[in-house]
Parts: sequence; C-alpha cells; structure tokens
Amino acid sequence: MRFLFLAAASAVLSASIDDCPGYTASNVVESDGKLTADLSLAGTACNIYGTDLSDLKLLVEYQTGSRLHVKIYDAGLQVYQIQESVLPRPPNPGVLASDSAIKFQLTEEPFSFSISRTESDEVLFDTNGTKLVFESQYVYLRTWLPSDPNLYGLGEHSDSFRLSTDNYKRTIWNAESPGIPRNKNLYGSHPNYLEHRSGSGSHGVALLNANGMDVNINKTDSGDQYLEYNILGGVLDFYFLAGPSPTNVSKQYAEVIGLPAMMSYWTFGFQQCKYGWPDIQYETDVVANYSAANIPLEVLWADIDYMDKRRDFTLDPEKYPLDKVRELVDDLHQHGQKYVMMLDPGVQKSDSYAPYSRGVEAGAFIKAVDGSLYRGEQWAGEVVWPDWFAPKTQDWWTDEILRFFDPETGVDIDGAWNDMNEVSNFCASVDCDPSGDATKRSIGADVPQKALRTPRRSEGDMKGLPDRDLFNPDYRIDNHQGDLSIRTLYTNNTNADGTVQYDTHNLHGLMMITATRNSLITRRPNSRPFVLTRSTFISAGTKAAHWFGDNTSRWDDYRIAISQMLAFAAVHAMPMVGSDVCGFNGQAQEQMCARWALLGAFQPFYRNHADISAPNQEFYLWDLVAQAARKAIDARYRLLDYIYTAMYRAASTGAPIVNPLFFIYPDDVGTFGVDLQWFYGDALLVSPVTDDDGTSVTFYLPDDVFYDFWTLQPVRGEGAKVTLDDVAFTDIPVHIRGGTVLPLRSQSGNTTDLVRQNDFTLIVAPGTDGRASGSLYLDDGDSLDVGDRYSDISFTYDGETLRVEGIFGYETDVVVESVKILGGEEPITKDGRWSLNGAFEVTVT
Ligand SMILES: *[C@@H]1O[C@H](CO)[C@@H](O)[C@H](O)[C@H]1NC(C)=O
Ligand SMILES: *[C@@H]1O[C@H](CO)[C@@H](O)[C@H](O)[C@H]1NC(C)=O
Ligand SMILES: *[C@@H]1O[C@H](CO)[C@@H](O)[C@H](O)[C@H]1NC(C)=O
Ligand SMILES: *[C@@H]1O[C@H](CO)[C@@H](O)[C@H](O)[C@H]1NC(C)=O
Ligand SMILES: *[C@@H]1O[C@H](CO)[C@@H](O)[C@H](O)[C@H]1NC(C)=O
Ligand SMILES: *[C@@H]1O[C@H](CO)[C@@H](O)[C@H](O)[C@H]1NC(C)=O
Ligand SMILES: CC(=O)N[C@H]1CO[C@H](CO)[C@@H](O)[C@@H]1O
Repeated sequence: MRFLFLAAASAVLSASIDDCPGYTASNVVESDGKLTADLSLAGTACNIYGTDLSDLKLLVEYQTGSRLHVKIYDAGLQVYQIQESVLPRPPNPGVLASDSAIKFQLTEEPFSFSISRTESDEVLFDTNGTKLVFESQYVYLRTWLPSDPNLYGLGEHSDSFRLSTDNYKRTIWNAESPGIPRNKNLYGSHPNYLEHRSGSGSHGVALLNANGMDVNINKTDSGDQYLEYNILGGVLDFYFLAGPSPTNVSKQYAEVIGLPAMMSYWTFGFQQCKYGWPDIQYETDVVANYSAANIPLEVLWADIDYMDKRRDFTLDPEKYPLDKVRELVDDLHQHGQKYVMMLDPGVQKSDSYAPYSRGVEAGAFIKAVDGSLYRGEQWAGEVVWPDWFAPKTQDWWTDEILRFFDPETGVDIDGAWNDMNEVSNFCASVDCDPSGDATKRSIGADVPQKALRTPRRSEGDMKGLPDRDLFNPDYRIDNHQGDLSIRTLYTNNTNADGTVQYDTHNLHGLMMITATRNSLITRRPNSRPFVLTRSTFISAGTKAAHWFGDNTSRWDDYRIAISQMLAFAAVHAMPMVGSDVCGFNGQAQEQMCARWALLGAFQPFYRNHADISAPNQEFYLWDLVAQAARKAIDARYRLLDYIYTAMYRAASTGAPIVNPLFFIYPDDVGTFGVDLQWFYGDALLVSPVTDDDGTSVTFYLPDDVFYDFWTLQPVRGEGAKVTLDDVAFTDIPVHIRGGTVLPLRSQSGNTTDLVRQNDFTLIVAPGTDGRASGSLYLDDGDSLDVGDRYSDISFTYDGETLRVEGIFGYETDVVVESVKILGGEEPITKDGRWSLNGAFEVTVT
C-alpha cells in the first residue's frame, strides 16, 4: 500500500490526503482564557508519509487581548518541540476570551477550527472541510483564505514581497543558495506571515516549527483559495496576532519571538568588503583610496582571505602578518573606523590546529553514529562542526574568540561575521570523502541509504519520535539542493541533547550567532555586540544583522533587494538588513553600481561586497559611482539619528525600521503590491529608478502631501502613479511625508563619530491638516545598557509652534541650530541655539 503511494503520480497522492481520517475532539475543557481537548484519529490510519499518530492534544490560550496561542501536539510528548533554550516562548499573561480581539472556534467532529475577529466575526483562519494529518514524518493543515489575498512573509525568499497566491510554493529549509534562486528555499527559515485586508486590516499567523516544510498557496479547481502547510515533523505551535494595523502585527510578532537587538550607531556607517583582497597592504590601500576619494568609509571587512589555509582564528603569516593587521586596525580605530572579520562554523580537522584540539577536548563537535567526529568539507578542507547543544561548546567558542581577538596581542575586531552557517557543506553526496580529492566528487548523484534511528531514550521529552527515516522522508520538500542532507550536515546526526539534525537543522545559524553574540559580550561587556549572519531562523533579529546572501551584480537582484528588506524588517522582525551593494557575483556595471550605492544608503545595513571571481567594485573606482556614493552617504549620515531613532523603536517596540507603503496607508489598495518603493523609517518615501539602465521612474504617490527631500518643494500626491524623467545616475527620488518632523544633522562627516558632533536642523513637514510630529532618540551610541542615560524627545507642530519635550537623560553639547518649516516656495527658517538637554518651543510665524 505504502509502496504504491510512493510509486504513484502526485495526483493520486493528493487525493489520498483527502482520504485520511482526520481527528475527533473530545474531553473539551473550557475555562477562562483557556481551552484543552483530546484529539483522536477518526478512522483507519492513512499513513501516507509516515505513521498517523492516534492521540493528540489541543491547547488554546488567550494570552493577550490580541494574541491567541493554538498548539496541537502528540499526547505522548515525544514529537520534537523547539528547545526553550533556543527559542524561549513568550509569557502568557492570560486574558478572558471575551476580552480578546480574536476568538477560537472548535468543531469537534471532524475536528477543525477557525480564528475570527470577535467584534465582526470576520474569519481569519479556517480549517473547516479539510482534515488535519499528523504523522510521524508529515504534518498537514490547510486554511481557507479570501480570493487573491495580500500575503507577506514566509521567508527567506527572493520572490515578490506580496506573495503570489496561485500555484505558489514556499519551501522552508536553510540551504547554501548561490545566486539566490527565485521560487526556492534560501538561507533563512521564518514560517510566519502577515495578511492584510482592505477595510478590516492586518493579522499575523506565526508558526513556531523548525522542520523542513512546503507552504503551498493555491486555489482549488473551483477557485477556492487556500494556504497549506506540509511539514516534515514537529508540532503545530501557532500564534495568531490580531493586528488590526500592519504595525500592530509587527509589534505583536516581536512580542512572541523577542525584540530585535539594538544596534550601535556606527553599524549604520558605510561598509566595504571584498572576497579576494590579496593582502593586508591592499586593504590598507582601500582605506586610503576611500579617504582620497572623499567617500566616508566606516567599516572595513575581512572575508576568509585573512585566514591561514582558510581556518578560523588564524592569520595568513605572509599576506596578513599579525603586526601589519594590528597596525591597520589601530589606524582604523584612531580614525574612528571599525574592522569586522569572518568566522565560519566549519573547523578544520587537524591535530596540529589548536582550536580543533581544544574543541575536541571540550566535546564541542557533532559526532557520527560510531562516536567519531562527523566530518565534511568546507573552506578549510576537511572540517568538523560545532554542536551548539553540547554543554561546553559556548565556553570553547568564547575562549577561541577571546584568544584570537585579544586587543593586546591579537586582532581587536569590532564585530564578527558568521557565514556558511546553514550549514553549508561542500560534500555533495554520502560517498564524499572529505579528506579526499574534492574535484572527483559528483554533485547530488548518490541517494543515501535509508537510515532508521532506534529509540534510545525515555518517552515524553519532546526530543523527536523514534524510528523515523531521517535521511529520505517519504514526503519530499522542494529543497533546491535535493535531498535534505545534500550540501549540509546529515540529517540523521544526533545532537548532544539527544535531538536530531532532521529536526534542528534550521537552528544552526541562530545558535551560532547566539554563541558569537555571547562571546562578543564577554569580550567587550559594555558594548553592543555586532554580528552579521547569513543563515537565520525565527528570532534571529534578537541577535544579529543579516545580508541577503550571494546575489549577483544585475538589475534584477538590485530590485529584489527591496522586497527582501521589506519582508525581513516588517514581517520577520529583523531590522538590520541589506543586500551586498552592487551585487556579489558577476561584474558590476558602472550605472547599476551608482544606482545601487544610492539604494543601499536607504537600507538599514549598507555594505558593498563582491566575490573573489568578480572584478573590484569599490565605489571610488568609477567617477560616476563615487559621485553617487558621496551624495548618498552625505544624505544617509545627515539622517543617521532619524534612522537610529527608528532602530530604537524597533528594538523597544517591534515597530519596523523600514515600512512597506501599506503600513503607512493601510486603507489604500494602491499600496498593497508596491515592492519597488519603501519608507525609510516612517517619514521618508524612497522611490529609486529600477529599470535596467533607466533614467525615468514611475512610482506610486499616495493621496497625501509630500516634500521633495532634495529641494524641499511640496508635491501633492493623488493616490496615483507619477513619472519622473531624466533622473541622473547620481540621483534617487526621496520624499518627506507630510505630517512628520525630521531631525537632521546639519552636516555629514567622514565617520559616524564625527557626524555625532554636529548640530541638528529640524525639518517640519506639515501634513494636509497643517500639523506635524516626530521624535529623536539619543544615547552614547554603543553601551549595551544605557540605563537612564538616554533622551527620547518628541516634536509636535500645531501650525504655529513646534514643541520639543520628552525625556532628557543623555547630556549633550549638540544643539538644534535651525528649524525649517516646509510648505511654501521657500521653507521658513528660524535659526537659534536650542539645547537638547531640556524642553523648548519655537514659534514660527
Ligand atoms: C463547515 O463547512 C460546511 C460546508 O461548507 C458548513 O456547512 C459548516 O457550517 C461549516 N462549519 C463551520 C464551523 O464553519
Ligand atoms: C496548485 O493546484 C494545482 C491544481 O490542483 C496543482 O496542479 C498544483 O500542483 C498546485 N500547486 C501547489 C504549489 O500546491
Ligand atoms: C495598534 O496601534 C495603534 C497605533 O499605534 C494603537 O493605538 C493601538 O493601541 C494598537 N492596537 C493594538 C491592539 O495593539
Ligand atoms: C588605490 O589608488 C591608487 C591610485 O589611484 C591605485 O593605483 C591603486 O590601484 C588603488 N588601490 C586599491 C586597492 O584600490
Ligand atoms: C573629511 O571631511 C572633510 C570635509 O568635512 C574633507 O575636507 C576631508 O578631506 C575629509 N577627510 C578624509 C580623510 O576623508
Ligand atoms: C546516517 O546515514 C548514513 C547513510 O545511511 C550512515 O552512513 C550513517 O552512519 C548514519 N549516521 C548516523 C549518525 O546514524
Ligand atoms: C543567477 C546567477 O547569476 N547565479 C550565479 C550566482 O553565483 C553562483 C556562484 O556562486 C553561480 O554559479 C550562479 O550561476
């Protein structure tokens, strides 16, 4: 029977899901704010992709007035659940069901449930008419959706920001993904989405599940729209978020998974990297050439080039000798600049390599079934990987970081970059001999044998069901690498805590950045750690920044970087994101690089980076690009405190640092599909030229008053598209939204340290009602805990008087030297010297 299914066409398979028995709910117990029930298999097991579990539990908790927790799990508590140590669950304050904005409704037989708005009965999530399938290696649930819904999220992907809703598959499984292929799984796993509806607003659905999955968004033959989860295991741990505004959903999601980490002021500076810089002298020249070109460089990055034989915690003795590296880092620090270096998870397996020997002693590496170390191939050749679940791994990692990055004797870095942490394994088949000749290997040719794991431990510890095929589960997710274990750790590996990679694969990147972040805090206890990661999972924003991986120097990747930024920052609670400016792979072309230098300046994380096989693309190499970069960085730096304030809001409330247009105009249907424009913060509308080599741009301007950021001239938006022609390659259209107050540094500077010393100009951009408001957050820019040494200042303008008030805990000599009220041909300017250590008012008539 099972064999038949496997051999049959997929049409037969999907029909068979309909033949599954589903579940019946019983023993329903409802108390204030809570509901529990037993779910039992309602008929003969269908065992399509594993064994049906006969007894499940349902738990429903009204956690807050706008958050409902719904969990379906096995009665025996054997099925894997994400460790609390990796992803702490939110506290449950608990409210009465009657006090909740959304409600849960149960149908006992056949079991189904719906989530709807309490006030309007509008249904948000509904599994009626479809059957839950809960098997040892396959979990299936379908919800009905409105026709052509506005769905966002389910990252990481390189598809449109507003997801396609017809025949669309989002596969979620962290994988090495050169070229960031479209319609495929990439480096990060975030199985949450936001749905927005015209009139009634937004809600969120977060699924805390780490297993590989396909989420299909599609229509039935009769045109009914649905979203369905096809998951390789784990439990259904849902959080339904009521919104009703899109921003409410972002904040509610951050409440569930944790607020984003606050970033240091300097991390918003412009950064340069390149894989393939030949030696330390060359890096020194890059810094000098930026300076000579008068393009501010804040951070210099070191890719694996610095390493001796591409091993972590080593320097190439000839190309990157310690004294020369220390000299460069000292010089950077003296000029207020920073240095960040790469650390990969693959540790070279060699007895003469001390970090390896110390790791072995600490029991820090993943072991194969026979107790030997599990081996693979990475940059350093034959490698082993840290088992982040092992009790001494963190201490070993911290110790290596403290040794190598010792400020007195080593390289005094300012941040760490974690790459290849999906993890990426160059071994592409089970026949791979990592110690052998890499060139003889075929890619993905061999299918591993079935590998059953025998039960070895007590029941009820939520560490994973026994007797599963951890290599080739019968349900195949659409992983672009092929089988689950291809080019990564074998999924049948057991972690130190007894869980298996099959269940925890997607956590590796998150666990590595958590460990790195902890180590950096040990190293500089008073500074905010800066970690950049390629691989992510739910809550990675609480630890690190992220760039969108190995894209390509082409216009399409320039465009898609906008969608990726919006999804991460607004839907996945990861504010500090950006693409490799000018593209990673391939040859950057001058005009595109100029446009990208401008676009990148309005993304939170701003770094130019290229592959070893790509020609150099430092901004100073072309006059046109240098000119664009100077203009872009000048504007970015004058806006630094404005975006730093937005970062603070993200870190303290979960409000997005950049906003999709519909977050600001949720009732304007014209904004729902916009993914080539965005709000940088919540006041600046960025509308770059996006056509290949184009000089004109047609973009959406909502029905509101705007002001050109560059000329300060008013522009009335009409809820329609407008076209700008002859946009030079050194220009990017940016508009200030009416109704806002922008705190701008009056002048830029060569480094963010210098920017911080400059006074402010307040730009007041009255809305259609003549009023405006804004805010400014100030602190020392770097302390991990600022205590009460911060200022959170609000600006309100009523048409006559600008009131400046709030909390003034950060003492500063910097003043407001000018207030500009926009609206007329020329702004009305009032100059003065208003201290930012207390409240004041400015009346402009
Ligand atoms: C489920 O769907 C059936 C068929 O459309 C309908 O009769 C029934 O009322 C629905 N139940 C709920 C709880 O929505
Ligand atoms: C969408 O539905 C069609 C028709 O049933 C089916 O052929 C296709 O495979 C489905 N696609 C996805 C991604 O589920
Ligand atoms: C949604 O956001 C608005 C505006 O910030 C706020 O007033 C309201 O309390 C929020 N609602 C919920 C349920 O969080
Ligand atoms: C720096 O500029 C000099 C002078 O233009 C040039 O010869 C050199 O190649 C540049 N070096 C780098 C690393 O860009
Ligand atoms: C720093 O900025 C000033 C302008 O403020 C400029 O004249 C100077 O050349 C810059 N110095 C460097 C090293 O870039
Ligand atoms: C995983 O499966 C492979 C292929 O069957 C096998 O060689 C290996 O020993 C298994 N590893 C573990 C840890 O079970
Ligand atoms: C689409 C594209 O250009 N993909 C390329 C990305 O880079 C890898 C190398 O890392 C190439 O193999 C792809 O062809």
